[in-house]
Amino acid sequence: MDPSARKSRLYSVSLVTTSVNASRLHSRIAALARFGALPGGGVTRSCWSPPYEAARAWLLDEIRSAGLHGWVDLAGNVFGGLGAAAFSAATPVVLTGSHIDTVPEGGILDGALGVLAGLECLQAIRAAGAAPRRPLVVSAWSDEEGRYASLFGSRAFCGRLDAAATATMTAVDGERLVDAMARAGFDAHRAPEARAPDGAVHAYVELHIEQGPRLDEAGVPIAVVDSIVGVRRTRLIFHGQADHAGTTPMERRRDAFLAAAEYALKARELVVERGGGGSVTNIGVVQVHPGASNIVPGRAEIVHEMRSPDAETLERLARECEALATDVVDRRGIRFDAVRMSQTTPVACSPKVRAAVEAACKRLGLGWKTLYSAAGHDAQNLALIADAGMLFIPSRGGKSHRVDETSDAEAIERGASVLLHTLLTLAG
Ligand code: HGY
Ligand code: MN
Ligand code: MN
Repeated sequence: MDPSARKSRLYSVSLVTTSVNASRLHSRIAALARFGALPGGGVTRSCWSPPYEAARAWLLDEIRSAGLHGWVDLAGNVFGGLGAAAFSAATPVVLTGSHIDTVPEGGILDGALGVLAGLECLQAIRAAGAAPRRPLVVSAWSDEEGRYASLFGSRAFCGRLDAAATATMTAVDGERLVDAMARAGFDAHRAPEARAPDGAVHAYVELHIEQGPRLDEAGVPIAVVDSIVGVRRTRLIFHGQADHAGTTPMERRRDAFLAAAEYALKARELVVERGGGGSVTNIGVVQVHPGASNIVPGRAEIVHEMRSPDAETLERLARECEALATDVVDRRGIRFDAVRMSQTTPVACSPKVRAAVEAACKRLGLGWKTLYSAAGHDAQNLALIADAGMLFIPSRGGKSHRVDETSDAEAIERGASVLLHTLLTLAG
């Protein structure tokens, strides 16, 4: 038999015999959920925090005891390699992964699913003795949720992080990234050195919960993601005048909070009316200074987030919101500053990765639906350097970024199986 025929026979045998170990995957999801667990369910595990660092150490142990090569880069990204111990252009890898940080009071699957399912797939491939042509690597990207900077680890890996920016990155409570990383034993200034060599990634695929209601309501097990929204976060600081809250006549007050509140309501109307249907907006951070009930607020800070699947729409909405803020402060005799915190542009997923996910669904007899991702993901950075794509499983009730986020056990197993077959196809 010629060697290529033998290879293809081995490959088809491995496809039939390789399968994920669902109970091992569920136990790992439960084990990771203990780091930063909250008494009423859910988890708070922000990147570089003590529970996060404990989770990172646990993950590295799991990677190594699964027989993979484990390592951590200068941006804190964790990797587990099957046939790879580093990234190089000479041996491009097939990469899968997600993140193990969470939002405050988040769920146990957002991010964790993609990392642990990826680990399970690599362990299963290793155990089956399947020998894919390309090395495989599972990743856990740092600070996906953006406590300091959104999609931080994948941004560094994809060469989109500059050293000057890391010096100024700060969480909404004022904690500096450099301090948080130093506490965890990392030097923030060196994070850009985590950039992977050009050509080191052949393809990237990320499994995630949908985080919204579309799949669950459609009763379809898998979504093949065709594009990922762009997200803009801007800090708006309204500067009014602090005054005595009892003695200052109402018509003389220059209340910074009321300006922020008026802006918040009008920005929502603007995005709903002019966002073309797919655009959304949120103000999830509000701080009022000096913050006493008997002082008219002299300063109000909000973080305004906007998302759209369409780059031009997002750009236009940002300009219109800025004009809106100018109008609000002019009428109220105050002023504002706008500081851009982060900005991602919508990206399309690779046809090659989409086709591999669809082929895996077909092979497993599972139906799928094509969806755009209304959440941001590390895959959008990877899409800038390689063929990248995603698949979703349903989130029960569409709940996410809340402690009761959940997906059915069978949905998790189906997602991991589709990921496994996708990886085998991409790794050749
Ligand atoms: O905010 C988001 O879209 C996220 O879940 N990373
Ligand atoms: Mn999230
Ligand atoms: Mn996520």
